[in-house]
Amino acid sequence: MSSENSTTLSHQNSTNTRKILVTCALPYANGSIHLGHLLEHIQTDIWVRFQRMRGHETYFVCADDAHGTPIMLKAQELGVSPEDMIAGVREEHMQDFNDFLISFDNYHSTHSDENRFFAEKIYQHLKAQGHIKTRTISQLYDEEKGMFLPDRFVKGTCPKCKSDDQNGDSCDVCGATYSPTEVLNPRSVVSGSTPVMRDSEHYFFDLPAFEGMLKTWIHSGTLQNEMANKLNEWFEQGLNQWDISRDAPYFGFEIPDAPGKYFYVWLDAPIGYMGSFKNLCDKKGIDFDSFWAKDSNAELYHFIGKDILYFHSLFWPAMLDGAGYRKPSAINVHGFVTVNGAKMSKSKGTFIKGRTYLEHLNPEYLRYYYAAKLTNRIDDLDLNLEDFAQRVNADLVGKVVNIASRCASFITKRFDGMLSTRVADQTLANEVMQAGDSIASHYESRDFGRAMREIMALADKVNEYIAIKEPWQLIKDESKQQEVHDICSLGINLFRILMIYLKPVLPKLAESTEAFLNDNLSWQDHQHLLSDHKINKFKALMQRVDMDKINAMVESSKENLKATAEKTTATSANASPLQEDPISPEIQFDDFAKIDLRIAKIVKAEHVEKANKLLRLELDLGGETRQVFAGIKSAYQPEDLEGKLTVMVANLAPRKMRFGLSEGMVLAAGPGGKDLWILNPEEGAKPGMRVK
Ligand code: NOT
Ligand code: ZN
Repeated sequence: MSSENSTTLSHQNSTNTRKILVTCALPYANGSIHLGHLLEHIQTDIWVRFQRMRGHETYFVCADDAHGTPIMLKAQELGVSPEDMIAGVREEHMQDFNDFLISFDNYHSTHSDENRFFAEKIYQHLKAQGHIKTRTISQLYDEEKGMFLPDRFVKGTCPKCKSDDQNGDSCDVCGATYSPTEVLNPRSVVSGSTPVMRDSEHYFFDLPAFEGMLKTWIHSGTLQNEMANKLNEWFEQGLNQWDISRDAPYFGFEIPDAPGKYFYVWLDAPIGYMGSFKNLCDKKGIDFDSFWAKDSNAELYHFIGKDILYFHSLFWPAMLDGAGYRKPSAINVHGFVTVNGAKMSKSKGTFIKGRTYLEHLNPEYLRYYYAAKLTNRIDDLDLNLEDFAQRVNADLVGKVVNIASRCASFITKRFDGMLSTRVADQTLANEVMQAGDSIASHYESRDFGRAMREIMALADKVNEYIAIKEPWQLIKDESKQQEVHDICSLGINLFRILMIYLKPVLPKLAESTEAFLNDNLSWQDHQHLLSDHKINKFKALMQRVDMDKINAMVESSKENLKATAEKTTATSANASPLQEDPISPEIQFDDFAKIDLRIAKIVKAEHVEKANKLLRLELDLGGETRQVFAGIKSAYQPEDLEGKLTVMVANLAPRKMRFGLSEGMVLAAGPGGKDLWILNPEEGAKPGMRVK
């Protein structure tokens, strides 16, 4: 077996009951659960269900990550209190996870009493040990809104290539990264005003003090090799002190004895694991300390995506160590989900929300597909929708369930629902029973794809056996009745064992199987066969995946988007249309009246060399010609634009761009990508006309 996780390995064959606490990353409380989140939750849930089935004392906790500036601003935008907003989102998340059969023991919130208690306690402890430093730093400040601006809330001109309307920390056009203070003509995304530099005292966690401890820790079987290597790079660059404070206004916990200063969301997010577990302990009478004390013999695992490794492998163990708690046994990192080979895309309908999926498809299809493709490495996982349908149909319906449906009716109709006392093929039976240890070791090391392949190879053998024996022929011969009974009883028994192996992945199908077989499927039951045992009438256990439903799901993922797009007003085609929820400040009528909107005829349109998003347009304004660079390349071929009328902002000050002078702006609307339309006035409009 190929586990890279020695902590797990050493427990592999232990018969003792292990104590295991498992978490997966806490979803932010301002957005819906999508198929990307679900990879992690399904991966973790399968592992947890496997551990529970093996009889270990296992707890699985999670929570919503409820703090921070984006959540505060989103609530303001919606006109509700952040408390109300996060409560609503938490309900939605819990329902989604429940419907995907994610078996949390507790789903809490980081905005909770328990979390505040531990955040303060850990902070106080670190402070008492001298691990908290203060320093004055200078940051961009929005005077109109009265707040400091996180990087993603600043926009401006790229200091390198001078492209307009770039993010505060990186440029989409030339790929440069920089600090928000280097951006030219910076503007606050929150109010639109020009930010100023302002000083403020910040609190820092002294991460470099933990370097020695961390170096030892990451090489003690806690991380996959590729992740440990990544960390070595970070050590080479040198660790920095970590800024853990944010100034009011902020939605979070105020730092003790530091009025107006709040813990940065990433400080109390991992502590949320403790908070959620404490909440569970109080409800269930579990001993919290036996899991978190420095000398705890319990195991602690965090499942996360590779994007948040830094927090979990550096800050978090250092905080725990500094505050006198135990450290994680391992951090299990997975890659990202792509759909049909590309990043999930809102315009293609492949940015699929969990709820949209559930409206069309059975959650167990996705659980199986993810399991079949998961390894214990960090490669990205592609959800290819055609392969998904084919694989689920071939494996689950065509192989596994097929065994039961081929055998069950004979048992019910001819043998009164009783399984035979004889074993028709002991060699085959032994092979299926004995595979349990190897399959268990693949589950244990999170090599679920290998486990699934091994199970399906067994299913192939069982199907082959039945196909060779042809009980449907034998049944016609009066003298072969006993043989049919034995063959079909073995088929049902082997189906039962395969379902034991699949139970962590397919809990609902396992439940229907238990009802059908009058039996409880626990892991150790793979070691024996049912004999002289009554089963129930067989009912179809699983429907085939219908490609039409997949297509409908993709279509309605586009639909979701149209609904969102309708809410947004026309935006400049130069703005990044995929940026979600830009918050524009309110303007007065006078501001609006200053904008000179004109009908323009696109007389020429062409590609711009080296520009990813831009087309060069020549616009006829009724006598006057203007050149405009418009970010609509994703939606239009130049030749489709020539001759079209559109609406432009005619009195925008000309801007020098890398490619030339842009003398205005054309208006387009839509969610972005391919779905972006320039405004098309009705027939009869003439170039140069004012737009009312
Ligand atoms: N809400 C974060 C995210 O990236 C995950 C927080 C996980 C918890 O979605 N914490 N830590 N460390
Ligand atoms: Zn640039």
